[in-house]
Amino acid sequence: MKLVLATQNAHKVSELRAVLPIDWTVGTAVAYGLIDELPETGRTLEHNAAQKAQFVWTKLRIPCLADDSGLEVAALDGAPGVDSAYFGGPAKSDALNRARLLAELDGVSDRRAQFRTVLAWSTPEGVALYEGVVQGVITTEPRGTQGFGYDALFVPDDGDGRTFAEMNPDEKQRLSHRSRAVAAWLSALRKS
Ligand code: ITT
Repeated sequence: MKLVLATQNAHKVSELRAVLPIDWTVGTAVAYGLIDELPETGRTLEHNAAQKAQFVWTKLRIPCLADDSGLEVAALDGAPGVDSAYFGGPAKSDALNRARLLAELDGVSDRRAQFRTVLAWSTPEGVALYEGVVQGVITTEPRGTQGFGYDALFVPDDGDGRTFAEMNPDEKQRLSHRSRAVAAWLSALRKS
């Protein structure tokens, strides 16, 4: 299997590579010279994942996997959701995103949230979508130094009370939205 990961986020690349079969040839959009921001103009994770996968497929004609992910917070009616990357402003800064989330939830007792990943798999047959979700709660301060994005603020319900950023990469993978979406995709691939 040869495929391209349609993401410019190095953290996503390493998390996706870690759960793919080691004998697959897995390139990245950046390695193929697609260094401009991938198009993401939709208002849903599904739209944006499909848009990124189709963009790279059209350019390279190699099967392509795109990941659009977001943090959906119950008390914020699902925000930041599709806007997760820019929640703290146009700088697309993880630190500013986390700061805004903590500010929005200051004094809020309902801390429930979910991470959701939508994978889009683009091939000559078209685009197929796969989803992975993990439920959890938002902390009142950052904890941990591993991972990226909102990991230091998210405690998965199925874990042991640590945030994703307090877990090593294997521990996060066992619970994560992204690895669940990959499992759904790989299972569909095996059946096809
Ligand atoms: P690409 O579009 O190039 O794939 P991106 O960083 O712009 O990369 P998204 O549009 O999917 O990715 O933005 C999702 C944001 O949500 C991302 O910037 C992170 O801040 C956050 N995020 C996504 N997955 C996460 C994870 O596993 N842990 C923590 N935060 C995550």
